[in-house]
Amino acid sequence: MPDSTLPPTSPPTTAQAQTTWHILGAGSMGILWATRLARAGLPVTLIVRNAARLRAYKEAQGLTLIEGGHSQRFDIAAQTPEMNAPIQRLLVTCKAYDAERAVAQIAARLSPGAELILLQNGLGSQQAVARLVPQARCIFASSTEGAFRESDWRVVHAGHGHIWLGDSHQHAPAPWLKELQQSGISHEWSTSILTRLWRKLALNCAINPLTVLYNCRNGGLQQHSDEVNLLCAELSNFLAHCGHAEAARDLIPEVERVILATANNYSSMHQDVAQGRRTEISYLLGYACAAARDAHFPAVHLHALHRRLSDHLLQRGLPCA
Ligand code: NAD
Ligand code: KPL
Repeated sequence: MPDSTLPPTSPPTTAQAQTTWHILGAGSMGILWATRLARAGLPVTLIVRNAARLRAYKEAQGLTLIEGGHSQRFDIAAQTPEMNAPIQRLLVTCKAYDAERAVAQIAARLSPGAELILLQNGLGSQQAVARLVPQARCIFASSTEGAFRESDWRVVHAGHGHIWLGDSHQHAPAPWLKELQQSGISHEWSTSILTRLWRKLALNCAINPLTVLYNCRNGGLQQHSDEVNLLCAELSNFLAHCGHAEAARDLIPEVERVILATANNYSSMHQDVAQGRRTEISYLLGYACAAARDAHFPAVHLHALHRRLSDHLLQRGLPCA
């Protein structure tokens, strides 16, 4: 597959410099975002884990995005967390279990009024980051995009999707949405982002753990519809109990629809387990169970599923938190 290489993105020549998109976490989502923003001519800087990763990145001579069988390489600036240049806008694309620690490493670099965009799945990590940097505006995101790493620094854009962004405190849309438009990133500002995140969490709780336990594709859950329906009913009652009734609306038909629409796919949690990678269980099922306990809601099916999944992960030497 031929690689076409773009020159390094140069700073704008207009009087008012554009804000740099700092991207923390150069994995699938981080590379997907960095390359699309850079392709639109926007200033982007990657923050990689450490000096060894920075050397490896420099040897690879940039990031590669593979879309529709065409690959394009981008020479994007990169640095380690220890650099002391200020950060005004930070996109956090680490896994949920790494986000808080990663942000702690650069917290001192955040400018007054900095904005963080948190792209983690599930719930819990976003609130932990927001507590860590109370001076910053934290924008939560829920994405249906699909991307995977073909190898280090090379990402395949596997599924075009949409991203909802929102802020649980201020409702004014972020001023940089036009830059997403310019970059071809399909997006929408949501004034109820927590509802969206709870809805996605409920879908993930009803589908992902069972695909791991039954070692099946999403479509395989059609053989276990009674179990799926019991979980959906409990999730709906629990969400209504905690004031998130909207997130639970028509959950059963929606879960059935997703199972059919993605019947041939393995869920993200199944893929993680199959590849011996840590899962985001604590931010999905674990978060739902903890929230049910806090609300004194007797979520017997969710707790039982959490125990079964935790045992399954431990037997495979994977963390259950
Ligand atoms: P990933 O594992 O591919 O990338 C995470 C990156 O963060 C890795 O490169 C890791 O080295 C880096 N990282 C971790 N700690 C760091 C630190 N302290 N400093 C610098 N870098 C650090 O993960 P991903 O698939 O891109 O997923 C990121 C988040 O997006 C997850 O919460 C995931 O559920 C969500 N998500 C992913 C997809 C997808 O298709 N990949 C789709 C929707 C949502
Ligand atoms: O988001 C998903 C995942 O695999 O993580 C779906 C397809 C909705 C299954 O829960």
